[in-house]
Amino acid sequence: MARLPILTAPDPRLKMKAHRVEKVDDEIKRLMEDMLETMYAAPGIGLAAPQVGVLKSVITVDISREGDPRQPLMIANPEILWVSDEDATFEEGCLSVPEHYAEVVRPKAVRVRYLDHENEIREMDADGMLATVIQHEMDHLDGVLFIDRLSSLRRNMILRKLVKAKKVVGA
Ligand code: GNR
Ligand code: NI
Repeated sequence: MARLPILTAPDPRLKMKAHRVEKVDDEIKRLMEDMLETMYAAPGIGLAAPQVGVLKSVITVDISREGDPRQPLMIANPEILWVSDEDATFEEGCLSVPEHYAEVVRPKAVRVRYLDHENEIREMDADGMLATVIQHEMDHLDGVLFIDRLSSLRRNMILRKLVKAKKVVGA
């Protein structure tokens, strides 16, 4: 496995749409494993392929607590089948928007169809934090960051700070 560099905003690649994979073959499985390693090292609880510069519809998620057994999810071509009427608000962060956090409102629960790491079609019901992270990762596949769901005032303030931080460290 390999750790991959994570892109940070404002990077034009984070605004692009990912393409569906034809199947989860050895190459996609290797990408999933590299993304998991990258996510755990960051550390993060989710990662989408566009964050590592790969415009493919692949995400990894693990919301298990530190010290508990890992519960890695490796997902390709996720599709939302159903969302709850009820919404939930979570404080979100993003590895591509380092050091900024904000409350985001999303459907509280979702049902998702996807291909797993063995190329099997699966469906999953998620709610709470898991539902939030899956929706956050699926946004990345559409070129959407959590700051795009904030007011433009808030978003632009964060983006200005990220641009300044990049100039300082030359990232
Ligand atoms: O590590 C992460 N934490 C997080 C917290 C609240 C809502 C979403 C997330 S996902 C984020 C990692 C990331 O940037 N995934 O794209
Ligand atoms: Ni993110």
